[in-house]
Amino acid sequence: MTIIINKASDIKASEITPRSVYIHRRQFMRQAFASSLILATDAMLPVWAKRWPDLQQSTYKTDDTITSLKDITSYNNFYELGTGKKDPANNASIFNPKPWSIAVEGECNKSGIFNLEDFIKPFALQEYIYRLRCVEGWSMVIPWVGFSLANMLKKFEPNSNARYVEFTTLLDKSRLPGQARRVLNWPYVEGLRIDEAMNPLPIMAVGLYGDVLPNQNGAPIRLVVPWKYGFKSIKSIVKIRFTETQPKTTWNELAPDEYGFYSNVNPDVDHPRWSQRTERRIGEPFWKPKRQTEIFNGYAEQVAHLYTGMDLVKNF
Ligand SMILES: Nc1nc2c(c(=O)[nH]1)N[C@H]1C(S)=C(S)[C@@H](COP(=O)(O)O)O[C@H]1N2
Ligand SMILES: [Mo]
Repeated sequence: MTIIINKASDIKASEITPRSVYIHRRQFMRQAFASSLILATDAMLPVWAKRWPDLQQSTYKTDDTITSLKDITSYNNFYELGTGKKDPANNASIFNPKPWSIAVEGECNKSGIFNLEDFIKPFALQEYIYRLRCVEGWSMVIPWVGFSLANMLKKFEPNSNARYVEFTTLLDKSRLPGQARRVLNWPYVEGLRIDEAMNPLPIMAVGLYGDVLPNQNGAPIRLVVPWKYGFKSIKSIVKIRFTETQPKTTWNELAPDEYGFYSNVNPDVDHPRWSQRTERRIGEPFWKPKRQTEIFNGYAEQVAHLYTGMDLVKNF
């Protein structure tokens, strides 16, 4: 018997299968194995039935229709794999997200370098269905697999100087060939204020649609901050650093008038070159009217209090 060790790019059956059907099929397969005389081992299950079949739903979900796996994995921004929307999918196989380690540094008691498996192990994975609103004016609804960023950060015991958290993407142009071109100042860096990071909404995502993260979506581990424009949700993270001062983030450094440090989704604050009032939901037919963008991407109840007293036009 061959044991298949699947790669992050190996998403198969679910690509063409509606979500409820594939979840059912996974359950059916597992039951079928369990009730047969064959002793089912994980390695015997087909690739698509292996990963996280019993995921708990987090309390954070939306009733919006989930975007198709095809759209989520073929319409991407991941400049390290090319600047066109289809480039990351086309170049995904060039990027090998194994082996992977994550360094935790800065203002905390428990810094260190961890391999991905050890890093993830303490946390219970759940499914979080979140809207993602790109600053460019489109949105998707993505069923992430991940765990609470806040719970993760607490493990490293940030000290009282830790006022921000900085995240950094892998820098390696042999694995991320887009870094050979100086379209951005590599490596990609993002950051959050510590109270934003400790809010229960942000997650570290390691999968989507019940399976491991496809390379083009930021394998093997990325951030998801649902009330901020998509560029804050940094992909393929290798470093997490607690800092006293505000991190220098990639898009903010490149064009500070266009991309603020906060970058909360806000229909009342236009981008200098376009309105942010509406958005196009990827996958919806072209004749459907655009959607009204909601303040904090619809998550105001959970996050508006983080910004009381702040001028959101100045602090965009
Ligand atoms: N390292 C890195 N992270 C990144 C980007 C990028 O180019 N490089 N693009 C960002 C932008 S603009 C968006 S909208 C989201 C897109 O995530 P998705 O392709 O998984 O939908 O990733 C964000 N994270
Ligand atoms: Mo974006």
